[in-house]
Amino acid sequence: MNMITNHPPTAELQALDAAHHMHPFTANAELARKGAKVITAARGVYLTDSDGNQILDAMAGLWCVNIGYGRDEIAEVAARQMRELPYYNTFFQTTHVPAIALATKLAELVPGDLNHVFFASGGSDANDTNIRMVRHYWAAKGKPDKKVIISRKNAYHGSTVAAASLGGMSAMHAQGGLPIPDIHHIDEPNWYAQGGDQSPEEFGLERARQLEKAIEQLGEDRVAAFIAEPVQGAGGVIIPPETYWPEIQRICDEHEILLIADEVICGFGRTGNWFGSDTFNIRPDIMTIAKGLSSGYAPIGGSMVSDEVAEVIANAGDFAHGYTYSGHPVAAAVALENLRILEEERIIDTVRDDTAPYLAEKWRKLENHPLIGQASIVGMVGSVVMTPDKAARAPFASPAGTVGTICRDRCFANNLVMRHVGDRMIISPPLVMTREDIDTLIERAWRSIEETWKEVKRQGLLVAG
Ligand code: PXG
Repeated sequence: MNMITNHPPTAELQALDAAHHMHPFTANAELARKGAKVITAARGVYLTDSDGNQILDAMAGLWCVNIGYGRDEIAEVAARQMRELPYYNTFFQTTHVPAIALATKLAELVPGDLNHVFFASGGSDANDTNIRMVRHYWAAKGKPDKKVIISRKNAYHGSTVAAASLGGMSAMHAQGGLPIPDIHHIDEPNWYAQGGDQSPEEFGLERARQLEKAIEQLGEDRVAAFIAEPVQGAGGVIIPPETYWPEIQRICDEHEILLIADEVICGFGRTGNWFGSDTFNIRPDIMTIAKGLSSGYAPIGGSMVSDEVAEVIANAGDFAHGYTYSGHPVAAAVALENLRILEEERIIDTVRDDTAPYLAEKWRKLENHPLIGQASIVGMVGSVVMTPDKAARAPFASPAGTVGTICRDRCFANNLVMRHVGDRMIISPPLVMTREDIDTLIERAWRSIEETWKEVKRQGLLVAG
């Protein structure tokens, strides 16, 4: 469908953007020279840019538009809620219907006894809540020294000072004096890049057991919690070996620490079940949610909290924490409508039983390309690793991301949004992709990889480092 929008010419928009808009995670001077791509509209799984191109969005925005773009029901619910009650807070002995209804629905959908929610506006601030909550929890139980949170290198938990400290991105830690104290990072379960001669199963166990070693080294009386994404998303879609999560769960069960599953990406159908915790059989005490909770139609996130943790917090007096927009009525109403659509249209069932297996079969065939060392996928989140030497699983000699950037640009040129993380290409498309959309995605991805391969050879970059 072609949409006609009234807007100034692309160059004019780009110039204004460059003059006044600071983009996240962007070298802004460089972008200003190039000009940002201006997205003007979207429907289903396609974006429209200011030049009228129709671009297949294999990233669902930023891993969030699970139900696809352009659902009028959501717009109507938001408009109705804005007319009825655009805002009220939940701080001082008040509540409102959208927050109550969403909290109740979430308690029903989330596995285990995570029956309580503390609302935030996104994933970063929800993880800030988690840090404060787990430390407050242990203090309330008479163990104020249990403060250390164990996380993983190359994890992404958000961009606030606390969430970026929890995360394990060295480039983020290098800016602004991070991490904050009492965060400890262990290695990630990235078999392809770091597994050496070990089998994925052996490697998964070894990486999980780093958690046990860290608890022993730091002292169990100092460790509050372990946090991890079921599948590392922004780190490059690292799907852990099968042995990893069962061993992590065993360690958390046997030690007195809380387990926080950061489901900001994995939640709400992404891995083919409602939550990554369902797919990987994880039993967290706290779960971070955002993104797919509203399919990105409104900013909302939160922390799902177990009965036991919530009870301790409830009985410990004031929890001196909260955001103006915690449980925002419009965002909550939008999230509820999104959950209704996901549920009533059986979108996650279709992913699990039909489209994800169909996509997986085609995605894995990308490994037939000489440039692709590994293609992995679970549900609707996957990655391919580009390599100059498949047998050795070798990285390129060029700085990480050189080849990834070439491929990302080829994808753009072929009207496909596929992200790169270093020299991995990743997808996280809307869950409503049809088989036909998947065929288009694979066809464009193959073409972009083929063009990348030619360009890499032309530039003499097909060299192992
Ligand atoms: N946890 C996880 C697992 C995430 O992926 C956050 C927390 C933070 O959520 P907010 O809503 O505060 O952004 C995220 C967000 C990328 C990219 O480049 C990924 C995210 C955000 C921005 C960029 O892949 N994930």
